[in-house]
Amino acid sequence: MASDAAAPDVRVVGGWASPFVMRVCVALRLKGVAYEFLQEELVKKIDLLLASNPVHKKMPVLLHGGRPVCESLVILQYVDKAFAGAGPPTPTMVRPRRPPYRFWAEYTDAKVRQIAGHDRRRQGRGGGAGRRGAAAEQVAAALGQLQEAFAGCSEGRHFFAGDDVGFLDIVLGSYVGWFRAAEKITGQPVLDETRTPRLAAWVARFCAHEAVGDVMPDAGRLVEFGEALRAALAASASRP
Ligand SMILES: N[C@@H](CCC(=O)N[C@@H](CS)C(=O)NCC(=O)O)C(=O)O
Repeated sequence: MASDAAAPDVRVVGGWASPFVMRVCVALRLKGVAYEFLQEELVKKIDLLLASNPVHKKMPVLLHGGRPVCESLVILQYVDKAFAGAGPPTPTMVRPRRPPYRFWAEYTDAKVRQIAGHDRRRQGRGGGAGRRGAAAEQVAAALGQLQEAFAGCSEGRHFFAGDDVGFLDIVLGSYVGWFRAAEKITGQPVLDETRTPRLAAWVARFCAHEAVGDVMPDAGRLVEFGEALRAALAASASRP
């Protein structure tokens, strides 16, 4: 489903390891929309990214018919509307009139994103084990809060907004690969089955979903990617 070179009407500019990029891929796959994936290089940003997102210069960018859409949460809403009739009905993906979803999405990005070490300037300075361990602990605490949110939002169903993967599932689920990578690096649990059993069960369901399985990055590859990125950034920072 990922590539359709003959009709690249929908393109995703990004990197396989980015949780923000993964969100866009999952949303398109949920909608059954074929897309071309344009992989970013490790450090050097490709011209298309710089031209399409000149303000933030960040991935992902969705190109639809050549028009760029930036910022993953905005892209999720765009995909939901632009491809409303494209695939099987996905009524629960985005519910803009349901404030809890947007609130918890923003909470997730504020409290959980540090697990992915997305900040390239900090990565270039190196990631000490102490900082990583502290980040893992903070994220584990935020997941406790998110488990309560899950109970409130899902009302006993399988996903945040009902019986299928939706907006908030995609937002939080995009970090799961990085939870596992952080667990490998620190030896500390992030998503702890004892502390957050309901969320752990939700993760298993999310990862088993057909729109998710293939694009969920492997933890071992993420660990290697993080190391390679840190080394490349440190090298480029030390160049005159
Ligand atoms: N708020 C943005 C965050 C995007 C983001 O931070 N992307 C990272 C990759 S994970 C990036 O492009 N970093 C490049 C940089 O910081 O220069 C979104 O949700 O799309």
